[in-house]
Amino acid sequence: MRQAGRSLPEYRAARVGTAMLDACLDPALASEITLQPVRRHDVDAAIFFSDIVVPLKLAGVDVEIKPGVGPVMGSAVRTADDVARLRDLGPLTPEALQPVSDGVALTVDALGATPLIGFAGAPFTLAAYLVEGGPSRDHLAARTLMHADPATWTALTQWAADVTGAFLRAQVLAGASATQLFDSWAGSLSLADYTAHVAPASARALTHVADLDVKKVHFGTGTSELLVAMRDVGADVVGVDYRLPLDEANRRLGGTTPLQGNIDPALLAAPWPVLEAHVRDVVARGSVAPGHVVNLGHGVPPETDPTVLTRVAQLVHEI
Ligand code: 1CP
Repeated sequence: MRQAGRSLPEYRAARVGTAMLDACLDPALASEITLQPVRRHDVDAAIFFSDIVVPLKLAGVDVEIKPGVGPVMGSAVRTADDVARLRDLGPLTPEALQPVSDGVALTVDALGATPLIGFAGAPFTLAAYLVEGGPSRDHLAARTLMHADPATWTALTQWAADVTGAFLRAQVLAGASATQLFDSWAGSLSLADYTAHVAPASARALTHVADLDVKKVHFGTGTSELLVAMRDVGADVVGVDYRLPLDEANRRLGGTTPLQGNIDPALLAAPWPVLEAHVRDVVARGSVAPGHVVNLGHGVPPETDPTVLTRVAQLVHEI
């Protein structure tokens, strides 16, 4: 889950002197960083080291990842003309995606029997960065645009769907055996707005891998009211953050959908008995669903003691 590797000293050492997006586009380095948490924690799968804005960069968008901040755009995308300029960049081609394909192929080779999860950002979360120009709290500008100028919003999210879909497809074709679509900021939307203005673009992103034999996880935060709608865009597994217990998530989804989650990252810093009781409760509640991919409900805080993560993985394997 989210930027998990940041808590590792070996990650920080590997990154010295290399900007985040340059690290993502260096196949050998991206592969090495992907393997680090697998070696250390003995988890059952790896998630490819990259970022949701990598396909934007490869498509020609002026974007960088500022340390301690996150993705920042050279200029915000707010008007019909801004969106037209994005569309003029043309489709994201397999040639442009070659560094990603190479990084995935190297990683899959090194992982052997351990599966690799490929991922991409959902169109709304990408649009939230593009329209705001960087990280924001309530994604106000993006939510305004979808109502103020629905045609421009649709053009923007369709473009984002195709770019992010191409990124996802490249990872699967290079050997990733599952995919995850991150709509991290969808929790700022009402169900009505999600359904009308966001779901069609997320469904479009997933059509890029529809012909490939790969399971699709769909994850957001603050999305307790959106779980059914998020499944219905074409997901096989629904990620649940830490706000809703998994037995209740399973009830809302009608008992038919495997779940992922939902250990609260805040408890990683709590005394071990508190964390252990929480992990056991999450696993017990998750056992009522047709399947449960045990994971955090959101990101590993960068200051997390890595030995705690190893211990959580051990505990889950014991259970
Ligand atoms: O654990 C891993 O390293 C896996 C690779 C990974 C993934 C799956 C990274 C590397 N980023 C992501 C996804 C991602 N990126 C999401 C979706 C998941 C989530 O909700 O966190 C989002 C929203 C981003 C955008 C992003 N990139 C942020 C969040 C900013 C905000 O708005 O709050 C940040 C801080 C980044 C930078 C980033 N991406 C990845 C890493 C390791 C880092 C930190 C860079 C560093 O080491 O300084």
